[in-house]
Amino acid sequence: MKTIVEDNHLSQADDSLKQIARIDGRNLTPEIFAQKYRKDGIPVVITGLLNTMNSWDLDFLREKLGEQKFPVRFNGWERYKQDKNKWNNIGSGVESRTLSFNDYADLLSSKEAHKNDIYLGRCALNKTPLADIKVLAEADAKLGLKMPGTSPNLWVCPGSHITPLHYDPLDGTLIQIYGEKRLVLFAPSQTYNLYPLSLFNYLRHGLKLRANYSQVYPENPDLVKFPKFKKALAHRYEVILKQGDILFIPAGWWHEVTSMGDGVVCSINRFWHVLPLTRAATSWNKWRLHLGALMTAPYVIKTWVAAMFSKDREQKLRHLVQRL
Ligand SMILES: O=C(O)CCC(=O)C(=O)O
Repeated sequence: MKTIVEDNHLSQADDSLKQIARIDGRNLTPEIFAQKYRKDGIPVVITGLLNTMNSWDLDFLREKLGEQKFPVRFNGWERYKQDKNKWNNIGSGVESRTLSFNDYADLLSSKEAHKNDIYLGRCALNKTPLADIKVLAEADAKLGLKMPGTSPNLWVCPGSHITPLHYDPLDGTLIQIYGEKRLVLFAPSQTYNLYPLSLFNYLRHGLKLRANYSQVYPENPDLVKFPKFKKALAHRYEVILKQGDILFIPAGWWHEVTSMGDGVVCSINRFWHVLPLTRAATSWNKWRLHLGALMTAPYVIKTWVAAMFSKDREQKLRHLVQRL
């Protein structure tokens, strides 16, 4: 069930369409943002803070990142025809290959990335020339975001890529830099109407198949198998993120992200520690993942020992660390 707090703030937008409110960031102060959105964990789109930012098209990214190496996920489209319970990896658990940015950009230009759903997803920007962008730091300051849980991450993909329905244990800001994304969101209260993957997957697949992902395809749900999803549909929010928009996604909020168009789409995100601590401490979605992390111990130890004795030890250890 939605809480009253969620309802009040979200209804700033047209509630019949269940859209997330859009607010002009130039009128915000850290205090207003904390009071209206962060304290209770209410998603919101903040506009107007990135007007002076360069357009991060493929040429710009090639110029800045060129030969820098990144892990690139080779998803393929076949998996989307299957029951998600049959997948043996998801999100950052998908097998990645290390490519230079230029090589990945070639896959995008030739449409190979579109054909095989190849994603440069959640790649840390620290140690790159794009690590410290003044206008992004100013936007963070305007929102009073001071305790990062990660460095800024780059997400570059072919239009039509879908990041499946999931939630994160930290607050996030998703910043749309080039092209557009459509997000479908559900409040944390809907978790059991969204059929999260079982925690027991951690024992078998470790961090490759995390329990913060839903078994349901929200755009094409199997209502016979997942009947409670009908209830979640009454609580479905949708937002289109345009270039220059910042979406605040509070910890525990479910979201599926679709990149729009048939070109290239680029975003940055960053995760933030959840404040106030009372919200963190009372988030069951967060605790579920901590429990899951404990359950990965046997898999992580087994994989670590195998990596230590393997010929490509460095690569295997790097993959393991990337998933943590
Ligand atoms: O943009 C994407 O593909 C995923 C982003 C995301 O899940 C997030 O920012 O939390």
